[in-house]
Amino acid sequence: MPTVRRIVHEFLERRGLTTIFGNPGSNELPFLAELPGSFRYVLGLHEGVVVGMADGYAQATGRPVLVNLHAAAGSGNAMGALTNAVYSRSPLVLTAGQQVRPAIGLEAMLANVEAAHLMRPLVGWSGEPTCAADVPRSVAQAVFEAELHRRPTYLSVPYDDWAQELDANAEAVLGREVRRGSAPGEGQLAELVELVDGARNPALVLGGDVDAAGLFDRAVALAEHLALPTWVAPSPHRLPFPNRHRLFRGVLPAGIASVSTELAGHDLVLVLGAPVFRYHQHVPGPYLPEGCRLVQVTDDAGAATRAPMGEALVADPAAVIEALLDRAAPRAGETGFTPNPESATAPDALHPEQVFAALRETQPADTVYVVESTSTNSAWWRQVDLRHGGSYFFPASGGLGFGLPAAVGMAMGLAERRAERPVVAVIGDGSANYGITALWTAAQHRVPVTFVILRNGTYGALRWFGGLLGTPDVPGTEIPGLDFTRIAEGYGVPATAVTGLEDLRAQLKTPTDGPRLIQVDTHLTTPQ
Ligand code: TZD
Ligand code: CA
Repeated sequence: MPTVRRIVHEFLERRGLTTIFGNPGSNELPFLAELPGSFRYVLGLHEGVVVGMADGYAQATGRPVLVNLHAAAGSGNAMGALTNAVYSRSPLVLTAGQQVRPAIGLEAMLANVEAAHLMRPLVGWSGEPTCAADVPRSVAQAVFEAELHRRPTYLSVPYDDWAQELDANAEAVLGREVRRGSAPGEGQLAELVELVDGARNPALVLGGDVDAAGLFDRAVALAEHLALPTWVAPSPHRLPFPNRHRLFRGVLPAGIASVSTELAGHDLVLVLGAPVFRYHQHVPGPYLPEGCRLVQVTDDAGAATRAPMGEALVADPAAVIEALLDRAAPRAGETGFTPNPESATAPDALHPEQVFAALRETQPADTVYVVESTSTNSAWWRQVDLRHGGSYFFPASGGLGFGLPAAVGMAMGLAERRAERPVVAVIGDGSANYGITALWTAAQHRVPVTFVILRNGTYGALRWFGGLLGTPDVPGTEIPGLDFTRIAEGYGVPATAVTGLEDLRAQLKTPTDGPRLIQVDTHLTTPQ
């Protein structure tokens, strides 16, 4: 008779979930025992980092990824990082070991009491099988739920279940497939084409899902076909459109009134693959300019139902793009090209624009950037020139601790897909600390990532927010005295500190086949 463990290992193997990101404890050991040789366990030293790496890996591969957490304590540590995975729609399958069944109710050490509730409402589905025989089916459900809804799931498994023997019915799960068909209906497409054709001045707004679905180039084709001024939806976690394209108008600001001002003059706004909208700063005002109609196309039903205005079509944006390319009347386009601006300078240290211009000039055009630097946002978009899909990633919920680990997972995921591209992590000296232990995993696996740490000695964005909220001079925003070269070396990653531009450029031009860290002292700027 097969054991629960053998069937689950085989199920995971068949579905390609053989890279496990985790940090185990005693409750998880029975699951990890007898793991077939096809599996690889990527150890992270803190669960926030484990989830961050898995998130990067999932976004690079587009596939569900298994995460192994220790009971309630490990799950709790993972929760902050999980907020990013929820907003980026990363299909993470979180598993946590539970105490043996008889010890849960009496709250023995390591009992995860009401485990299925612990990670709600973050996860889309969570559970703890009611008996050992139900473990394989529950694992399958956790995987299919994550894949289908593109939302993390959570499964708690009592550790005495893994050695239980099952009857032949348990093997039925091995051959299961769950698929989704989400093409819009003929009538819905015809209506949309008519709306676009009839618009006087339509605009396009694209979200991270467009990039995640590999539609970067098709979105360009659509914008060009219809000569659509194109924005990226507010608070982007991926870049769905080349940021120096002649039709690119920038990232929409994340305030209600600010969006309205930016879209003034448009009578139709077509939003593809984004929530409407992921606001941040509270700037009250009208949702849309006078006389503007908004149509959102997304495969995320939740994003469609919770939008405060507009019409929504819950369907695959790819099918809608193709239909519009096929049937909507072409429009005359704008021409022209915006050259890269001169980079700003500063008297005290390198200006972030100089750092980003140096990256643009020294790194290959297909470089993947994972960015977690908050006060340098406008400097970033002024200087970079990103022309390929999958080039830009940012913590989707704004929870810090994503960037450094996600860059490691991203490089591993790209290697897995045999789609190697250079990976550069651009991380603030504040943000770096939340995910710093990922440096150890990068060193152990020799993951080729360049970590550029922008050191301005402060939580720069908080100072700016302080001004915005009328709360200047609050405590807890200065972070002097951090030396990332010594921290990195302690984790096994070679590191250098640079202060001048030539030095920086020379470092960036030096090839590397493993991880390396470059600490750059930078001038303080504001996000906008
Ligand atoms: N903790 C977590 C987990 N996420 C957060 N977003 C914050 C705290 C609050 N926070 C921000 O929203 S930005 C920021 C903090 C602390 C400063 C980040 O500092 P940095 O970047 O050095 O990385 P800048 O460029 O100096 O702002
Ligand atoms: Ca900083």
